[in-house]
Amino acid sequence: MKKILEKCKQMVFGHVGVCILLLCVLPLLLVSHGLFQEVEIEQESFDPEMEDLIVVGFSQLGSESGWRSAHTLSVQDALTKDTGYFLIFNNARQIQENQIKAIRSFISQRVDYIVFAPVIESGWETVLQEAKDAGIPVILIDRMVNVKDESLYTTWIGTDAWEEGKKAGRWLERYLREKNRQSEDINIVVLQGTMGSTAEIGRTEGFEAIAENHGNWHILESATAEFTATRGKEVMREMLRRYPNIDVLVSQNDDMTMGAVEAMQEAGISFGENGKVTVISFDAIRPALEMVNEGLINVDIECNPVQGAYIDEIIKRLEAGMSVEKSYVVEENIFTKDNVAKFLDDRTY
Ligand code: GZL
Repeated sequence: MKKILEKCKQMVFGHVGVCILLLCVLPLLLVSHGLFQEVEIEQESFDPEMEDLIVVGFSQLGSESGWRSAHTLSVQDALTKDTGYFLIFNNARQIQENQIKAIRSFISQRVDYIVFAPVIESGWETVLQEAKDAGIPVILIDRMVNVKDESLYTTWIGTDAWEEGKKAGRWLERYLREKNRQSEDINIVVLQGTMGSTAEIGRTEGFEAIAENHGNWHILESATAEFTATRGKEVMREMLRRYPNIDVLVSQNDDMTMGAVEAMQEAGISFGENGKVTVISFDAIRPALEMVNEGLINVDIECNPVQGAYIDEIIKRLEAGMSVEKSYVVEENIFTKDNVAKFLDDRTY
């Protein structure tokens, strides 16, 4: 975009009306042609002082969960005009085709950087090659892409989903020992997130890597509820109908957990600290941590959505011609009733 602005500056002195009109109309044309189903940040019309801003196209996968909203906010708070950015935002509503459209639109607008949270890991080679051919660096955030050519992205910022899954398994091992139930048959159901997303793959494989060491742990069923509360309730209702003897629920994000809790309440099934069903959740957003504090969720494995500041630092290093790491893994915690209270006050999301 800075290159476009340079050209416009020359044009501006020659054809002021045409250039300013073009720059004010261009975003509207993109919106009217459906390239931007929704620009959730008002794109300010061009004004000369913006020409030094770094233009970033941000393709966010959706707004499916409380965690996602916090993640989006973290990026918007970090990439502002005051910090030197002109941010173009697109919400893909968990549809891969929308993300591909948004990335192509960013390329045609010749943004300086593309920031991208891929809804699933596969299917990105073509559009990432187009960005590479256009000379636009791609910064992956939150989830990974599965590509042979790692030069298709500059760096990745995210969390270790496999470690999150293993933390859940190791917590269950400790919990069952403490309850003297380590030799009991334990019936487990799993609510999975979006199938083929890094979070779902990692949390599923991580937990199963621990579960396979325990012949008395029986995973009765694993099913996706798309990381949403609505689907979490519907899928859990079905599981409760199918399996009258569930001992443990592993729910791969807090929104699905909230839905599953509603389904258990409806069915008159007790859960949590003193209940029949032990509840293991992921994300650790505030509403769920409050339920940990009330003993309704036994443990919440944190997945830290505050990743925007990393993008700002990485872009500033790239702008200064400095090198960056190929990946940045964000630190995370695990919350139970024993430690959650001291974190609640500071948890803003
Ligand atoms: C995790 C992230 C997941 C969260 C969900 O890295 O991709 O997506 O766990 C969100 O809440 O929908």
